[in-house]
Amino acid sequence: MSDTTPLVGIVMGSKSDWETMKNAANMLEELGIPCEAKALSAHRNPAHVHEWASTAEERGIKVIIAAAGMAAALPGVVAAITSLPVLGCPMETRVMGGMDSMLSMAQMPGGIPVGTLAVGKAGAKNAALLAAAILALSDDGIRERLKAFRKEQNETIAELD
Ligand code: RP5
Repeated sequence: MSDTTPLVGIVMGSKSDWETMKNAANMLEELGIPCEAKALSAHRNPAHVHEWASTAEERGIKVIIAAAGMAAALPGVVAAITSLPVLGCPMETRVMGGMDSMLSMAQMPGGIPVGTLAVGKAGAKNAALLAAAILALSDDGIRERLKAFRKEQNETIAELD
């Protein structure tokens, strides 16, 4: 596998989720972590979801970030297909504000976990940081870059005091 082989796979239920999920992709890019991003829907393209998730590990993906809104089945479906860690990003929704998306991921029945983040942009950014922390367990370069990011962030907050 080359240095540019994606380590994180971002999958989202719709192109309309990209506005939020680009925050995850940008954070990964800032940390020098190659990722791939796809819009695939559990209810519109279930066969494609199966193909993507079942081949993720052999393509070199180590962590999956799965985003969806409303009755957000996608992260749970992906987690059912692969044993890679799946981080769920609930999308903000018009009727229930994203509570619907969040509960669809967080309330997975025992046996198939989806590590669910906050609704919206904060969750997308944190999914990238959590993916980085998982990868950092076995990658010194990512560990150093993540630590540098955290240090700079801490110093920025200190300057406001
Ligand atoms: C979900 O339905 C998607 O993840 C998206 O958040 C929501 C709305 O999708 P679109 O109708 O905008 O394609 O499947």
